[in-house]
Amino acid sequence: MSETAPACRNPDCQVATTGRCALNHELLDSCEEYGAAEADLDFGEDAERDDPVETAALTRLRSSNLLQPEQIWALQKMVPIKTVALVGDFRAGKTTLISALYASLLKGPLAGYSFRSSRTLTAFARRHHDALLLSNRESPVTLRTSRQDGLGFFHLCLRNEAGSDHNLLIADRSGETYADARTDTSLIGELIELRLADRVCFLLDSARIADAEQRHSYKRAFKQQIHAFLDNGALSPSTTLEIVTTKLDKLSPQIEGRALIEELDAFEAATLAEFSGVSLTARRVCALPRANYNVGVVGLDNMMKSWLAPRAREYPSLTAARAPVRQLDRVFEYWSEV
Ligand SMILES: Nc1nc2c(ncn2[C@@H]2O[C@H](COP(=O)(O)OP(=O)(O)O)[C@@H](O)[C@H]2O)c(=O)[nH]1
Ligand SMILES: [Mg+2]
Repeated sequence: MSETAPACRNPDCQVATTGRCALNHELLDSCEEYGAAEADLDFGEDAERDDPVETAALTRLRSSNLLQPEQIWALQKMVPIKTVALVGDFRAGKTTLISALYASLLKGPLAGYSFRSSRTLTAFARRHHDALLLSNRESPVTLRTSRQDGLGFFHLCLRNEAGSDHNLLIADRSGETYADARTDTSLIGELIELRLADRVCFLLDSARIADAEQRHSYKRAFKQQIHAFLDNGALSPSTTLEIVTTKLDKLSPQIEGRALIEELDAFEAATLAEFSGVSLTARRVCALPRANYNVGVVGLDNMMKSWLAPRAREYPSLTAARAPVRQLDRVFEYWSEV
């Protein structure tokens, strides 16, 4: 880059000196003005560019940022892929859960699956960095997924012990959009990850279950979210639904002489009963036990196992037409005789 190239195209923005974006973007990359204008960039002399042999030997590097919905189709055509959508309010723990899966795979296999590759390594590394203790913050945090960041998919290719590869996409989107879609159902059509997903996980935030002031309204809003999606046809009948309770460490203290975990037991049971007509299950995880390190990281291995488990094949049951007039409608009868 030339020495005079500004850090931002907005002449009023002082990001180069203060580090603060004039449009208040926490993630500078998501600011459209950030980065010098292309004309100001000096790419240097590229003498080999015209040499076809040299060019062929060059390796193309991907940006490895989050995948956008339009990039998903191409990937789905190439390899079988499981898609999981994480649905939850802002700060429910979606991004931290994704970072924790990545962090665990950095250390070794998770539930018998080893890391093989990822199309979104940079995106993982950024989230992971922000969750690390050493990121110059007093405690680990993950960057807020803002509404402008919209929807993005993380990709993992994992190899099981038998040596076969499994591809996984995890959708992460700003929590505000899900909260807004509860009251304005016209927004539900925009949530295309719900249609793409084999599994939709509704994240239940233990921190809000533990908070006596918010508990009741939160529990009502949580169930309302599932109702809103089901009643508006946002979920296909073949989609697996799951309640994933996050931040289990927040439920370890006793409050009013009663274990908070009992509050969760009762709410989970009531919700499963209320949605008994659909296939809905519940699991509990702790991705970053900062409220009580004794709890440790919980449930990631079982969650990964069930996310990647092969789906039981469903065969449609054929019923013969009664006293059919057309020969064509008797085909099933003939087949059963063979
Ligand atoms: N105590 C505790 N805090 C957590 C846990 N998971 C996430 N958090 C915190 O909850 C906040 C919101 O998490 P984040 O993943 O950004 O939520 P998102 O908005 O749903 O993506 C952050 O400050 C996290 O550090 C957990 O397992 N335990
Ligand atoms: Mg987030």
